[in-house]
Amino acid sequence: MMRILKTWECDASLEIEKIKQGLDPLNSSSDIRTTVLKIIQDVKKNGDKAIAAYGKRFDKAPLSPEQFRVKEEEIEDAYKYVTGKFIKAIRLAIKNIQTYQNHIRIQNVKPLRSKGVILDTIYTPIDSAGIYVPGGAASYPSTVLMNAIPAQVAGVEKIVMVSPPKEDGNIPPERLVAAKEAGVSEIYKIGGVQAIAALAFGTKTIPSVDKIVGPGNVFVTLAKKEIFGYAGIDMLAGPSEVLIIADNHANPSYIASDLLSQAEHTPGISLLVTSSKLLAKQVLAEITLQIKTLSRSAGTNECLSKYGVIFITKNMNECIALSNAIAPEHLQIMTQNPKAVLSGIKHAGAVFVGDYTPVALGDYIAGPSHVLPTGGTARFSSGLSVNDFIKRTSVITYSQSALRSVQQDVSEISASEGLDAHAKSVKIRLDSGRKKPSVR
Ligand code: HSO
Ligand code: ZN
Repeated sequence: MMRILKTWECDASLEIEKIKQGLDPLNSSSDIRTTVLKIIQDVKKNGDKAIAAYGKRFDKAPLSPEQFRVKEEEIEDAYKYVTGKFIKAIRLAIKNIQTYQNHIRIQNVKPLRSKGVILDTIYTPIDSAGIYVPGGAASYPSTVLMNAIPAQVAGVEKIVMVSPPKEDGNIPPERLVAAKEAGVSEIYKIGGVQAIAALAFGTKTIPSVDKIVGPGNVFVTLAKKEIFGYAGIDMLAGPSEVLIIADNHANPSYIASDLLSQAEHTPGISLLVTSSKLLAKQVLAEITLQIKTLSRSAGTNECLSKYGVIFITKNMNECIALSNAIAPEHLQIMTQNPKAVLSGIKHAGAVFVGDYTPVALGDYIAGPSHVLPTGGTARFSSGLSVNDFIKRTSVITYSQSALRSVQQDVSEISASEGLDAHAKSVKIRLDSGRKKPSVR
């Protein structure tokens, strides 16, 4: 069960650090790092052969390279195994994600003009994106949508999905249907470090991509960090987390259900921050009642006792300060005046306001991507969006007189750097009497 800690009796940031320690992918042992590097080098050198060998070893799925790519028939077949209601829900989610991502898509700006100078900006999508979708217990169709749709809205032409198969060599039908509906162009049944390396360097059967996105286990996350530079990456995602700020106004059963839904990710970090001791007690009682009804109750319970804490603070300001210090992936505000609390919030991946906005809405249907910064990285980064698949190119045009007006300044700076060819490239354009040589 969750611990209750009073902030005046403990060091809250130390407690949070202790919780995060074991879950931080960047804190992994050097053994794990060595293994990751070894697999990447092997795939870089031996391509498909290495991938097939690791697939057999780790996924227990003995696929030959010709079997990596999912065939059209397999996707068509997958539709027979999912319900109409599932497809309807997926389509609603897709529509909402598209609408939101279109809404926040970066807009072209007018060129900035001054005398003889035009500074223009063009925004273009990347050509190809790779999406990693984990297998096993964390195999979520929603993750396919939350990664693929932002890329699709950006205008990425080639969206390649990789995902580890089950032992029978197949990817679950829900994952395939979600990928098809989300406009994924190619799907490969490969996973782990070897899949990340394949997307970064390409092999005979698997294309390399410009950017790799999507969550994974510690191995996958470290592999992404390692190949960064050969391809772009979205972020280094850790386990899911929620922090709830609540006061006496809040309904303890709602709070309990949200803490449980995060812990259900096993691992997931569930934190409640409140100045009400009464609320804390009521929430614990509710958790005890609700946890019995969950299918993953044992794991969820273990997760709550390891990574769940209720912090009792002196007042609401302290709740806000603690939340900002933690910079949680998900922040829920269930107070009498949530807008007042929100105005003090500086760092969070996504904020869920009021009694009727559980995190599950953001996980599945609301529209913003559920791929969000974890582990305090919301201090300096944002959730995945359409704009992560778009890059900016600056376009600069000067007239001769505009060039003349800055000649002296360019020369000063280039002289200070000892780079006289730089200054001369300006001068040669301004010297009178210099004619273009005629073609001989
Ligand atoms: N809460 C997870 C996303 C997820 N939840 C997927 C359910 N399925 C990380 O934001
Ligand atoms: Zn979730």
